[in-house]
Amino acid sequence: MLEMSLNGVRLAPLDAPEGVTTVTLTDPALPTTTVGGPDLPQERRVVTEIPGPRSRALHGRRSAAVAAGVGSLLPVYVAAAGGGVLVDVDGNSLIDLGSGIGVTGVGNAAAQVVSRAQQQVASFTHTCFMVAPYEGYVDVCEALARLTPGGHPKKSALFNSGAEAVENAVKIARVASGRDAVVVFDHAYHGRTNLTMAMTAKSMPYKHGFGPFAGEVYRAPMSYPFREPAPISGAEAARRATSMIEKSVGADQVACVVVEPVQGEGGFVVPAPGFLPALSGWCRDNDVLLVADEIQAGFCRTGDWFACDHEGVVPDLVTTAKGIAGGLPLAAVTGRAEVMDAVHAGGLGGTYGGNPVACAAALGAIETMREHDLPAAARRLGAMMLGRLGALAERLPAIGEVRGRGAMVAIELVRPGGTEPDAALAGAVSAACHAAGVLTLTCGTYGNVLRLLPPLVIPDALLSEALDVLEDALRSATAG
Ligand code: PLZ
Repeated sequence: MLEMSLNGVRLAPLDAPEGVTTVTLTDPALPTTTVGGPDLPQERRVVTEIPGPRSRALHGRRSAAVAAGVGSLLPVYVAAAGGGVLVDVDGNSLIDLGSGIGVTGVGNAAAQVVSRAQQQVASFTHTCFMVAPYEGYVDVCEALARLTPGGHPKKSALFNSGAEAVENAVKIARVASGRDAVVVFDHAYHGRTNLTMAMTAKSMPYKHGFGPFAGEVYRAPMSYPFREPAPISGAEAARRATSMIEKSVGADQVACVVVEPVQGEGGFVVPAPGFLPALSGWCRDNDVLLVADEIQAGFCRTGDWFACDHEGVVPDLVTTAKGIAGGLPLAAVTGRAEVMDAVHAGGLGGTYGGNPVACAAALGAIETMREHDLPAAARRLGAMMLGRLGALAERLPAIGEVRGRGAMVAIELVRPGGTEPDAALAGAVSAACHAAGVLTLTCGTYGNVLRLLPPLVIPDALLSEALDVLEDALRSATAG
């Protein structure tokens, strides 16, 4: 039992988890590190209970100042991060299997991101691209034209967040097509703004009480192999979706179909092979624009530069964010030049869209992805995770499915013998990992999916250690 106070704030006594060493606040062993980046020791080190006393004190201040609606999965307050670890204010070094929800694929505070952003921040921080432009914005759009699927002429517009990119993709598709309807899928996640809430499938916590929502958004059935009542091919699942669109919306009313090629928040749902190509074919035949939301799956995460590349699908528009800039806020819509150019002059923009520091960071991140061949790294890490967890699934009946592509891997937990979701188990396993110094995330419409999104630069040994911890947590949570 520990009793502590910090800056006069009395902290509730805590039981230290078994096997965890605890230290007092005056312990001279506490590191004072504030510099992150790849040189940070790549190790799991648990020196206090999680969260530790300093984090708990900060959490007290936060509760008084930060709106309760803004959550934090694991309230350890971060002092530095780099490679595959997060170091908290108590000196704990946690293995990061979340990458800030799939953002820091290049590693936190990656060297080229830091140096380019530092140079830029010292030159100028903002002019507003709509007022006085700068080269970095153009460089990022050129890179997007080269890297996104398809060899056709492309143009881009830059924004701040994923939701903003999705909203703008819809605006562009509506103007270019002269149609209103937007088709999205079951289990989809596209953001928290008004239009994107309508496009997101899950009510709690994203939509609950926040309506009324934007109109002309229609939801089609997704290909979710694990949850199909009977096996159905990707092409059949696409036909099921497109026949629903034809019957209840009308193909000639549809501006765009927006799809995550591998779904993120909805549960890392990988559609059956052939689903995306068939959907893409239907869109082409009906003059409907296909928008790939690559915000979570894009930029090397799935083992290709973009998840659409896996089946050679070439969308008309692609939304990107998250991984694009190594942690700085940047998002983009990239698409067929003639579609992008359908919008009247001045119709797209925003004060901060394509901020120069974020653009510099993106160029550093893209350079890192290319130089370190991060698509190959994602494939290697993915094979490690799928191999280990697949073997475990054969022994633990609570693991309904292990799936994923590249370094975007999920464990769907169920009541043994069926497919009934077990969200409580996912929460318990995640909490046990956190206590042992491994940051894991959950997701899924039913909250029963553990998802692994390590930085793509995580050392193999560290990932392997994190998998040991996860395996122990899964075994003990399902024992007896
Ligand atoms: N599209 C596919 O994954 C963001 C959301 C976290 P923003 N996913 C993380 C949360 O609880 O808010 C996401 C995504 C896909 C769009 C978005 C939205 O991106 O940058 O969060 O707006």
